Amino acid sequence: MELIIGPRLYSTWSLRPWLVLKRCKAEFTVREIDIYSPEGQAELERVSPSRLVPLLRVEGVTIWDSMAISVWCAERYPETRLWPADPHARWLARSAACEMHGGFMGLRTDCGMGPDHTMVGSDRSSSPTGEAVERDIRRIVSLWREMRGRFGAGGPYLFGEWSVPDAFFTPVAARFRHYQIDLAAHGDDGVAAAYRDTLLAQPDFLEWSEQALADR
Ligand SMILES: N[C@@H](CCC(=O)N[C@@H](CS)C(=O)NCC(=O)O)C(=O)O
Repeated sequence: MELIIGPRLYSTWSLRPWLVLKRCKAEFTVREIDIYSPEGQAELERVSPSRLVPLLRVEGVTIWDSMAISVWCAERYPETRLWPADPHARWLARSAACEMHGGFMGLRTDCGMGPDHTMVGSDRSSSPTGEAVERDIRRIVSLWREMRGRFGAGGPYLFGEWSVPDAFFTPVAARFRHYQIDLAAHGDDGVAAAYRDTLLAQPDFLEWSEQALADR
């Protein structure tokens, strides 16, 4: 099984299924494509039906899209319990992961990741401002506070124990750190900042970060 990813330093989409596969203790190899080089673009054209990463190659099939790979993992590794056991928590965990997967364009645009803005190893000195990004940050803080308050009693993650939304929000935590976003100025009472720090301290994310810095 092979996971095809973009550069570890800034491919936020690639980090998500990698974290999910690690949680499942899946055996897989990783191929990193430098999507910013002409050779990488040519390789992307050859291997990716959507011309995007991440991709999971398994049993001769190429699964594209980070959410599709996460759903496949939940099917293949049911013992890992990638979604919360409580039905209400599970419905909202899917809502939260899907909201991240399909939204927050203001944050993605104004707090972009790329060669100059990496998930680890660099910090910008000032935070971006603008209506769309401000709204997204407020929404994320509110979502994190609500889910932690309602479902977080069993552990430090969004729904207590680790689940797929934690993988989807880890790159958000890295953006918040890189762009030095003051969560208290966006409605946080400390709960969202503590959750951000939990995501950034996950052993699997630290492993990803170490590899990203070593590749640099
Ligand atoms: N919805 C897709 C989005 C994937 C995506 O946008 N990938 C970006 C990189 S992180 C990409 O492959 N870009 C190719 C390029 O910029 O040429 C997913 O969740 O996997």
